[in-house]
Amino acid sequence: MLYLLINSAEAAWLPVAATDLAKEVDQLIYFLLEISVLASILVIGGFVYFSIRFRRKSEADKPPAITHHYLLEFLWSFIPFVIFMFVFGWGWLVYDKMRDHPKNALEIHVYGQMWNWDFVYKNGRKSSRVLTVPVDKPVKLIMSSRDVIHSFFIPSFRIKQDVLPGSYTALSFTARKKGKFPVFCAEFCGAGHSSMLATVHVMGLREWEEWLVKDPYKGMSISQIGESVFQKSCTACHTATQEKRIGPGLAGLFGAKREFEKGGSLVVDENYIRESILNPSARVVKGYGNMMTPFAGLLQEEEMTGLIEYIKSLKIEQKDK
Ligand code: HEC
Ligand SMILES: [Cu+2]
Repeated sequence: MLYLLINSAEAAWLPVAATDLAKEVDQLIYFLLEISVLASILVIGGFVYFSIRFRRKSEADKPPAITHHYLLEFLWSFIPFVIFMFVFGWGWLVYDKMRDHPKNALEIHVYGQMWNWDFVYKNGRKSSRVLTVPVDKPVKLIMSSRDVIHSFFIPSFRIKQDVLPGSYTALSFTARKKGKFPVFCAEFCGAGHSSMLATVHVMGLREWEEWLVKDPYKGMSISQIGESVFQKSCTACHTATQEKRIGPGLAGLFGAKREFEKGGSLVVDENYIRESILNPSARVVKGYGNMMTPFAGLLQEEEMTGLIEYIKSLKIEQKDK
């Protein structure tokens, strides 16, 4: 009954269940909810009923001195015990399935870093912020972090796993619905934690295979390539205007004078931008912390060149002056 009631209000309730496992998790949650509601009704209802039924009616009203009742005491311990063990066993079975990594799974590497998710596929194809997978195929994510502890959480699949620096953790699923599902970082990892978002894009196998071999930058100018990398990897900390975030706004950077935390200054050229991206701690801009992720090894040459050209093209807008 309750299950039906809640299911009809699905939109305002749990996110869509896009895997078989998600449905099993939901059944367990609904069961827990049902017995909790039932228990609340029994306890509160009994409480109200007894306080009316056995209320003190006169001065002389005295309750009998009951010390114990073996059968009753046994039942109110044993019945909850059976229910709890049942839930424990059920939870165990679902959890065990959650931790199962099918042998024939398609493996995708996941890297978390402040505050972005990168994905690397077997053929070398990379993507940021969007994980594309084929529908109805077991997928295994092999995950690690480039800095602090993050947690990869796909609500619609009902699975979550911590992502650690210096070691690998894994997460497996078989998506049963095509579409786009949100991914959250579920471990507070600093100022940009709430913008550490991604999307799982589930598509047909054919479509996915085509996507896998597609050149993501086909037909783009070098500065458009830079802009697309910037949108995916840098906007958690930088804006394309002069507005500050964790790092300085990058408009008007090229040709401007920069002072550094350790002293010294220079006029910004291509070499400085390149160094700032690959090895940010070499020269930390005055007034900022050494908080930028080093991008050495993470960018292809065309992406690097693209970023430099894109940053050079960012002029100070009228309203920024
Ligand atoms: C985790 C936050 C973070 C991310 C992500 C990040 N940066 Fe930074 N960035 C900073 C901070 C903080 C500074 C200032 C301190 C320093 O110089 O290291 C900075 C400085 C810079 C500078 C020098 C700016 C100046 O005013 O001299 C450039 C250029 C830059 N970042 C480019 C990038 C690009 C391009 C990306 C994406 C590929 C990126 N950053 C990603 C935080 C970040
Ligand atoms: Cu995080």
